[in-house]
Amino acid sequence: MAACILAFSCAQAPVTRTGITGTLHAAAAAGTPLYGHQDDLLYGHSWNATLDDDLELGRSDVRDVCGKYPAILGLDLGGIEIKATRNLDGNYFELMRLAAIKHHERGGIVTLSWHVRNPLTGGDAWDVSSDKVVASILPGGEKHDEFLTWLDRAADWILSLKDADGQQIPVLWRPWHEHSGGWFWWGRGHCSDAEYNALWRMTWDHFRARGLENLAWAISPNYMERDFEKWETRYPGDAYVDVIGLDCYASPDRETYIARMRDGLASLQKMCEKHGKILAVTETGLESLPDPQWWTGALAPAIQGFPVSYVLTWRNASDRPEHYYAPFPGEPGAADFLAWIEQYDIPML
Ligand code: BMA
Repeated sequence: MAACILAFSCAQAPVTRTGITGTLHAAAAAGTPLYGHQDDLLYGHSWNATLDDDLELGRSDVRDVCGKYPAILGLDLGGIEIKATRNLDGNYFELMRLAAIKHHERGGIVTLSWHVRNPLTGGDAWDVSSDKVVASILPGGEKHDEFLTWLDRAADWILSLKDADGQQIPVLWRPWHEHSGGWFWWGRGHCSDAEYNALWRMTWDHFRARGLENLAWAISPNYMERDFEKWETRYPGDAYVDVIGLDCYASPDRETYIARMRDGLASLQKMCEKHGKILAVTETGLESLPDPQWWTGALAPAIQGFPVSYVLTWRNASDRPEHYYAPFPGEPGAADFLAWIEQYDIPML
């Protein structure tokens, strides 16, 4: 832990735009990362919250296991751009809005990703059939004006997150993620580094112009085959970023996962120190948790010693029984999750 504190004291202080950065910085410095779970309040392995009777949003697979909510709630805006009523995973945007507010009231941090559809082809975020998409939405591009309306729809939704006093809720905004991979239309190979950086800055400028000033901005490259130098060029600049996180999923083979995560975090830690940013594991998990000691046996050694501010595992899909990353009652790894949060003092709500 001493090494973590030293690492931060040597680094330039992170930009503090919202209380979120202060909270994350403190968690990283203390060596007690926060835990996050995607869609935690909206559904779980075998249940769904509904707009009819679940407005309290009290249920959570994680809470059912350990009695507490994750400190971080991940939500995704995919679909807001086409004015859909539900996001790409079937969540009503209205219920997401209530969940975000409820989570904030409970003292948690809300983080938003955006699997935005392809504005040039009409396909989804994974449609990489054209390498001209980012160019088409930048200023001067044929889809620029239309794309600004997409940004407006995302901005409007975020602006609708207000507390009981009418104050804007701070959000950890994580757009254009996994840009070092090639599976999204904004990913490597489908736009140049300069175009990617311009897309990020355009998003920033537009959101600022819309009055979204209390966002912390997280950039999250995915693990790559040791080609870490490239993370520096696909990076919009220090004024536009608060958190640098790694998206790195696990395979059942612990050693491979631990080695990859440690490689990636070592590289991103250097980047955070150089740029004065906060380190995180913005997405991880082992689908179906076939390793019942994954939390203490794989995740803990993978992040041990790094100043990681939070770790977010992906969703427990209610409609795909094998697609889960967090524990739920009866899940064989639930006891190990409890052991992990107790052993490492993971702050929960
Ligand atoms: C993926 C899967 C998909 C989902 C997407 C966006 O990892 O969970 O089912 O649509 O994330 O949430």
